[in-house]
Amino acid sequence: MRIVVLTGAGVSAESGVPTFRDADGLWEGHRVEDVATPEGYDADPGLVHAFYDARRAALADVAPNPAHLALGRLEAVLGHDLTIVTQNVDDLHERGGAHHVLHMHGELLSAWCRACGHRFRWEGTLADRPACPGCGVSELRPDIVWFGEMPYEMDRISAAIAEADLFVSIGTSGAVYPAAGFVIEARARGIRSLEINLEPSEGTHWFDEARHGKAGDLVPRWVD
Ligand code: BV8
Repeated sequence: MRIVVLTGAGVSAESGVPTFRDADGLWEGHRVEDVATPEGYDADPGLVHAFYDARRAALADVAPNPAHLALGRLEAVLGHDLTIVTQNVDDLHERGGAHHVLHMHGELLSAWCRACGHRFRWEGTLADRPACPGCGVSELRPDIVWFGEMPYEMDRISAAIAEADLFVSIGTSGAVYPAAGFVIEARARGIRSLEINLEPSEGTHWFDEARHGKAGDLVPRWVD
């Protein structure tokens, strides 16, 4: 049984990581255009660094929840027959026991050098414009896919969906593309699809089945 699981901010919500579009979403106090676009970064790199430096530092205060742990157990059973694709930039899937996770929107714990193009594991801040460990130039930016930028791993994601027997979406509003379109790709291939989300997502009508409730409750029940 080959499964593709897509996760969004809702899978980390019970770990205390704010989601984007709930009342207390991350974007409050910041317009998306100001903190999650290349133009916003070029206009005010200090603001964007402060936004991502704070989120990177906050990782130390959160822990994987039962949904992350259940997906880690599922990967231990299915191995490479399970592909976890996440829109999230936290490391909670990895800390929950999953080892091969496709971070299509990048990762907080990675920095990307605009001078030499290399990417590095990064746990500190970027606001103080540190030198790139590769080329020595101080041109490191958050290794995050912003709006208008091409998500990572798209070929591997499409290949995994093409071979899947089941597509499961967990904790995403279905508001952002191309992730929101994956269920349509699965459906076009006749692949069964399941949505697990607190409430119906924007794309809920595309799914064969929907289970609404908390990921921390529903994902372990689905996995185990
Ligand atoms: C691109 C950065 C092209 C990291 C993010 C029409 C068609 C196709 C594209 C577009 C289009 N119109 C506009 C676009 C472009 C745009 C887009 O989709 N815009 C939207 C707003 C319409 N997309 C892009 O720009 C993408 N790139 O298209 O490139 C291209 C082609 C060639 C060459 C170059 C470029 C790039 C998109 C990535 C943007 N970066 N984040 C960061 O700062 O974190 S997006 C951001 O939204 C996060 O990554 C987040 O993961 C993602 C999606 O949000 P969700 O994860 O779903 O979170 P949300 O809060 O919305 O929902 C949470 C859900 O969980 C809710 O439903 C809630 O009910 C539920 N929930 C809450 N608690 C729980 C729960 N569920 C279960 N249990 C709980 N306890």
